[in-house]
Formats: sequence, C-alpha cells, structure tokens
Amino acid sequence: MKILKTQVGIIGAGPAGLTLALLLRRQGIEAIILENRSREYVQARVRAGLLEQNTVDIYKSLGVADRLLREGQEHRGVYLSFDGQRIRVPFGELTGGRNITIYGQQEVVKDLTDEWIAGGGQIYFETPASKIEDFETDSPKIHFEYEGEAGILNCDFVAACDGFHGIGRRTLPPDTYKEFTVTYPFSWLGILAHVAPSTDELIYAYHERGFALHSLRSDKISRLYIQVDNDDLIDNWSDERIWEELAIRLGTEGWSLKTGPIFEKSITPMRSFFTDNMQSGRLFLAGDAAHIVPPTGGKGLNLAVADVKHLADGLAEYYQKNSIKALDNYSTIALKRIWRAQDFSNFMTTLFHKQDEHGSFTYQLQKAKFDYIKVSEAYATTIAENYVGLPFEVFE
Ligand code: RFL
Ligand code: PHB
Repeated sequence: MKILKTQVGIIGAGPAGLTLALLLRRQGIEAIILENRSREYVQARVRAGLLEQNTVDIYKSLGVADRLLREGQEHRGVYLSFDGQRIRVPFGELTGGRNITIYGQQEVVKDLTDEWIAGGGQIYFETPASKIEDFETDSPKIHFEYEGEAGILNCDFVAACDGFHGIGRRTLPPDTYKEFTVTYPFSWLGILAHVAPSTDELIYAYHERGFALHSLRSDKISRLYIQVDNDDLIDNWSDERIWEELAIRLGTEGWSLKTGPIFEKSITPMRSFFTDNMQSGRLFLAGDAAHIVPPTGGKGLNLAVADVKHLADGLAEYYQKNSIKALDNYSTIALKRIWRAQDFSNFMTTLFHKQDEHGSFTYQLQKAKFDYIKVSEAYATTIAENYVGLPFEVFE
C-alpha cells in the first residue's frame, strides 16, 4: 500500500487543479495532485480558448504567462453577426480597457504542469482517485490506485477539481445540495484546421441554418464551430460540407472564408449544470466538478480559475490566521459569479442559436436583441463587461 501525506489533496490536473496547486505553493501551502489520465492525454485534450482578463492576470501574477503573452492573441473586441449583418462590440471603451486573450486550454495546461513540476511539485498521472473518506473530520483520506497498487493520500483538505464526471460531486452528502440541469436541444461540431483565420477577432453568428463561431488559435490555425442536432453524427459531416456550411452561416458582404485541412473534429452537447453548494466539511469542489456552462460565453475555464482563486484565499487564511471563515464562505462567494456566468452563457446561447422557425416569435426576440445592441451603448456594455469577465471585487 502506497501512503502519501500533504496539506491539500487535489484530484484532477485540469485548469482548476493545476492553478490551485500553484496558487497554494505561492502561499507556502503543500499540495499533491492525483490525475486519472496520462500527461500526454491531458495535454492533448482540445477544449477552450478564451481567457478572461482575470485569468490572464492570475497567470501573470503566478509567473506562468510568458508563453501565453508571447503566443496568445489579445482581442479588443468581438464581432456579432445576425442574418448576415455583422457588427463589432469594442471592449476597450466599454469596459475601461479590459480584454480577452485567445490561447488554447491545452497550452495553459502544459504551461501549468511544467511550472508545477519544475518547482518540485508532486503530481501522479494515471492515478485514479476512487474514494474520498473522513472529510467531515480533520484528517480526510483520498483512496487511489497507482501502478496497480492501492494507495491513500492523507491530507487536511480535499479539493475535488475532477471535472464533470469526477468522484467529488458524487461524494457530497445528497442532502447538502441541489442540482440543476438544462439540456439544450442542439450541440456544437468543433473543428481545428490548418488555415490562417479569416478574421482578426471572434465572430458569433446567428443564421437561419443555425449558429456558427469563428475562433482562432494562431496565425496558421483556426478553430470553428457550428450548431448541429443532438443526434447528429460526425460521420455525416465531410470536411467539404463543414466548410460550405461555415461559409454560409458566417457570410457577410465583401468577406470570404479561407478553408484548409481539418485535423480535429468533434461534437459536444450543450448543457448548463450546477450544484447550489460546493463544499461539505473539508471537501471542496471547483471547476467543472461543480458546474458546466454552454461554451457560447467562453466561461468554463475562467470559472474554474475563479473558483480556485477563492479556494486558495480561504486555505491561505486558514493556514496563516487559523480562521475557517473564508473557507466557510467559499460556495457563497463562488456561486455569485457562477450564477452570473450561467445567465450570460444562457443569454449568448439563446441569442445566437436557431431555436425555432426562422421568423417565429423566438426569432423576433433574438433579432430585437441584436438590433438593440447596434443602437444602445448600455446594452453593448452589458455584453462587453460580462464577456471580458467582471472583476473579482464585484462579487466579494
Ligand atoms: P477538467 O479540465 O475536466 O479537468 C478535470 C481533470 O480531472 C481528472 N479526473 C480525475 N483524476 C483523478 N481521479 C479521478 N477520479 C478523476 N476524475 C476526473 C480528469 O482526467 C481531468 O484531467 O476540469 P476543470 O479543471 O474544472 O476545467 C474546466 C474546463 O476544462 C472547461 O470548463 C472548459 O474547457 C470549458 N470550455 C470553455 N471554457 C472557457 O473558459 N472558454 C472557452 O472558450 C471554452 N470553450 C469549453 C469550450 C469546453 C468545450 N468542451 C469540449 C466541453 C469549448 C468546448 C468545445
Ligand atoms: C474557442 O476558441 O475554442 C472558443 C472561443 C469562444 C467560445 C467558445 C470556444 O465562446
């Protein structure tokens, strides 16, 4: 039996777990990370790309933003398109200079893992945590399996940063929380392609054939998405059909879409999910373990980072001042931002996806919103400030 001991036992080496580990190290608090998958697998997982200002600021303060600042692209606005008419919402003027940065999640994960290991941090890959015990006492235990051997990680606190399918949420006593789930009647087909982006900033588009998003990764790689039915299959979508559909949905006068070889293709269902409590005793949930938002607002990774910022603050107060107050408040503080993000993600999703017949009542409401953004700085500001992410002080 392998026995380990640390102050904070972290389950999961996604953005939440890795960011938490580095925030704790800065406070002189020890942590060990257990990760189910291999290092190669975690670093190849293609997901998010949009980092809020808060997230970039945290990575700068942790000294892990060199590559992000070099290779990531700062965007000062976003294009919104409706029935072929495209407008731009500038962030600078509307948010007092806050921006977003486009940088792939797997690059973030690589940078964080390298930094954690370079500083002597312990991380066990291919080590699934199977059970969390005694979290209502001062000495919780995480059971795991490593190289075919059973093990126990003894710790003061457990941070379940183990994603939507992890064991953390299932371990919370059922009478301590309520779950909320909304399944949207559409999915996203996402691609990565070897082609220069056809835009300098993201384009979110409503079209009568469905939503489309043009995002990017670098000068040579584009990331694009289209709305498909929930029961659609990737095999129905040849590369040619995907490019044709994207060109139609994103199209606007005087603009054309560049195409190139597609090297990644996958379908993701859209859902909102969350729990109204993220802790019990010495067990804390963070990131996708506690909530999922549809990706239309670009909020998932950023919420994960915001959660662990609050968790790290609470743990620092415990170890430095022997006070449990901030930790007790963790869910309450984190949930304020999570509710805001749920609302904004739902707003962006329902504004840009085809939900009902083109020309229906729902469609007219969508169009009315789009037309209002064009004429009202107040409305555009609401979108801009949510999109770049509200500062931490707003929720504290
Ligand atoms: P993760 O990244 O899922 O990491 C959890 C880790 O826990 C491990 N694990 C376990 N380890 C040990 N023992 C167990 N029993 C374990 N069970 C699980 C897993 O292997 C994994 O490594 O969760 P985390 O850290 O909370 O991070 C959340 C983000 O990954 C997620 O919210 C975003 O990717 C969502 N998202 C986006 N977020 C943004 O902020 N901006 C975006 O532009 C954006 N676009 C997206 C997205 C998600 C997408 N998909 C595929 C769902 C676009 C897409 C298409
Ligand atoms: C991405 O670049 O993958 C991305 C960007 C913005 C979103 C969702 C995904 O809203």
